[in-house]
Amino acid sequence: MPVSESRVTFPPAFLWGAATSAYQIEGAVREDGRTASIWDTFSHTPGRTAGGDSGDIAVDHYHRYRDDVALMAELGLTAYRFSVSWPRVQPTGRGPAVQRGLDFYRRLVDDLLAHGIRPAITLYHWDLPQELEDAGGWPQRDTAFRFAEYARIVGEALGDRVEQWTTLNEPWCSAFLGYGSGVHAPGRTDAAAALRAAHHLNLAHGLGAVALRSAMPARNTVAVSLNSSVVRTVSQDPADLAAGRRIDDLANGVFHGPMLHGAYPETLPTATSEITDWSHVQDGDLATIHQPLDALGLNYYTPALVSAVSETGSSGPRADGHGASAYSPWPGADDVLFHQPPGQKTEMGWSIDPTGLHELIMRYTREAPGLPLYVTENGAAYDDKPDPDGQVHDPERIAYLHGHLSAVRRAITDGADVRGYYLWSLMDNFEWAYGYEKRFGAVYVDYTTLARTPKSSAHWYGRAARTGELPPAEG
Ligand code: PNW
Repeated sequence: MPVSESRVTFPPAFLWGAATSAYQIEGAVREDGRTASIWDTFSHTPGRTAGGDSGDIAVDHYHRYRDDVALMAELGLTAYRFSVSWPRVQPTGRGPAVQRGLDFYRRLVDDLLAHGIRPAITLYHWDLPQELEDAGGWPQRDTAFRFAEYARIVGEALGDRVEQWTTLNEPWCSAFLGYGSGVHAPGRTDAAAALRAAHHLNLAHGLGAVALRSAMPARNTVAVSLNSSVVRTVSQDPADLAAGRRIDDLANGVFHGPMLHGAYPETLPTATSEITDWSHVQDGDLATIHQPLDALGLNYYTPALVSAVSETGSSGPRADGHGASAYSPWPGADDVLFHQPPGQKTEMGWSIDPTGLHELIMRYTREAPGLPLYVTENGAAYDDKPDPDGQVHDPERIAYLHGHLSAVRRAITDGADVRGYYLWSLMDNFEWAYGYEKRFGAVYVDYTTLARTPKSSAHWYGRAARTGELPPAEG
């Protein structure tokens, strides 16, 4: 029976959310004591972002948050995931907090609560204070301790009103796109530094979780959001399977190993072949990283398809969808080939495959038995344009959301404990190295007037949120 003919209903307590991050939406980069983060520096470096775009204004959420919250409430969303800008709260990454920075988030949270929307805070969505990068950034061990201090400050300030907390968003991107391929801030291309960054992000997560727990009421929950990859291989050939396992270690195990199991994958040193120096992993670190968690956030967009380099084949162009760079975000795995999976693609060139989300959720149901899961990001970029009457129709995005939410529902039927879904993104915003070219929003933003217009997908999703059942994909 085609999916559109069967009813897809969700448990009553299921959270219907949308997600954003501070640098992508706030703007107001020099207001109320905020200083530069690595993304301010990076986006103002010629050649780093499409069109030289930056988050200087972004969608001006810092000044328009009341309207944005009212819009979410009007649509019927029940949860909102956002991130706190570290340099707004602690401009140099050290020392006392800036009260005006914290006040912005307190006003935002109070407004959400007044509208019956559950706030979920992410502490780190990639905007490291530039001063900490100047002191060495994530490859430097001290950065993890600075993060714990920042986590304590925000936990103390907002722990009385926000229950859902996430330490890091997608540490893979911070480590391997930021320090490996260099397509994200700070734009460094040093494989060994990327692996050190990964470890110190893990350590930051563990120290941050401890700091949050000591600063907040015990009822609050602490989680992490991983962009865990679904890694597929072109064949069942042992060489291809081995290539797939290496990428799985570098994409997933390098983070969930320490965080969920207290150990790096035994095969990781093989995955990273020429990188042999692990002296940055100190005694006791793995126990620190291995903190009890209350939930796990999974961000999913598209699966990866890999093979071993065949003895005859040449490597050809990279097709791993991580942006153009001569440097790999997979340290030590240059002999693994990435292929473009078949089928339809979004505007990012990412193939559309809802079965990957089901697979991912089932994998973490096995990897972390009993741990509640949230899909903390899922969505698609399309080339949306308003019709002459000003309406924005995005049937492809509705189809994408229908497919992926149906996959979540199947996973729940198969025994997974998925408590909620956060659509990426609430509204069009600064898509990192792609600037404003890629629109992920359910709400359209006119970048001249900054006016917000809900796309048809926003109305579709709002209906799902209000009824607990997916409307047909046809809208
Ligand atoms: C995530 N990759 O970024 C982020 O959490 C969001 O801020 C972002 O806007 C969204 O997904 C869409 O890109 C990613 O190369 C960036 O694999 C790059 C990759 C994955 C996620």
